Amino acid sequence: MKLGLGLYKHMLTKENLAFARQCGATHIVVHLVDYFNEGDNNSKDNQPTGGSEGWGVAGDSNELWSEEEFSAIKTMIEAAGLEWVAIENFDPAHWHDILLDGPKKQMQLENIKTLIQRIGRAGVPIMGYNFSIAGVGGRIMGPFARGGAVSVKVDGGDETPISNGMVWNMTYDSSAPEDVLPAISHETLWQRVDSFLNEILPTAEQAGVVLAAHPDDPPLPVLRGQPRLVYQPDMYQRLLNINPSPSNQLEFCIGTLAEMSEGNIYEVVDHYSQQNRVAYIHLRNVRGKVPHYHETFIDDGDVDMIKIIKILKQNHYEGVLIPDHTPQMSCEAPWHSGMAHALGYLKGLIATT
Ligand SMILES: [Mn+2]
Repeated sequence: MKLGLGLYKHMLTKENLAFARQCGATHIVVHLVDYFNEGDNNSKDNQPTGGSEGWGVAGDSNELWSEEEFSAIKTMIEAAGLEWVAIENFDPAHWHDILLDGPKKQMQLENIKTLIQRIGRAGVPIMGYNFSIAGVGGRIMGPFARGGAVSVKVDGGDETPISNGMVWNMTYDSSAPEDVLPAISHETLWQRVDSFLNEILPTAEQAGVVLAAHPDDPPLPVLRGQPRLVYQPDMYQRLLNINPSPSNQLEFCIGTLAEMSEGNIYEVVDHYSQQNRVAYIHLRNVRGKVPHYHETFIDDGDVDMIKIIKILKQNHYEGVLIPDHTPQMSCEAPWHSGMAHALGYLKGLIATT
């Protein structure tokens, strides 16, 4: 098992890569979507919480991530003595009509294939994605974790409809006619992910890239009037069963799985890690389940992390695990200290279980 750190686009700096290495990480997951899109202003403290106003503006729909961009990032990561294991999340600008079944769907499917080929040529083995219309919602921030550390809480759902021109918490078309997204059924959403995977997986396989699906966070059946895809543990199996391709895998978020109202988290981790289709793992701890839970320090929630690491070892999981979000610690560097705490704890667990 390998330890990694996820970095947001604006955090891709020499200093943060050195920080990851210093914490004992060997691998980096990169979020290329600029969720914050605020330049140097990081007023959200690297915590995309998801109010109805969204996170920010999506990228340029006509400009795909380039090979030059990939190779510059790779060089930077490797210069710090680390490996680039995954990209996390497509930009809504590049696939909104795949999610929404809109008029640009065919063109965007071709664009995604081009992107995957570029990712393969850059030598990045995993592309994480979240097939979700609403994305994150209903989260509030407050002193909910141990010692009053600021963390994420969900207390009920969020019924605010999504404005036209927005998907997955980001605005992709600010001139869209004023209206809200129509409600669709769960089955319609499954048809959309079916057609997406069946269309893209042959290209991904050829490119040597694994597609890794994140479950819906928070895992409610419906959020902001939109159905959720994977909001119970067995829905992950339905996703895997769509296509047996070795490129059809999971971005296995243990925190989100623990928030789900059904299932036993240890059995769930055992079931999926046996199948060799976990591309990489997000690890964090929580107390409670939807619709009422909050995120905790890694050693302080409902989930016994010692048990989780034992199960992963028994099933010979050899991939990367990264801390997901962590509570922010009371000091000059709230995000960094939270991550350093989680990485140190996990490093100790991996070495001793
Ligand atoms: Mn996650």
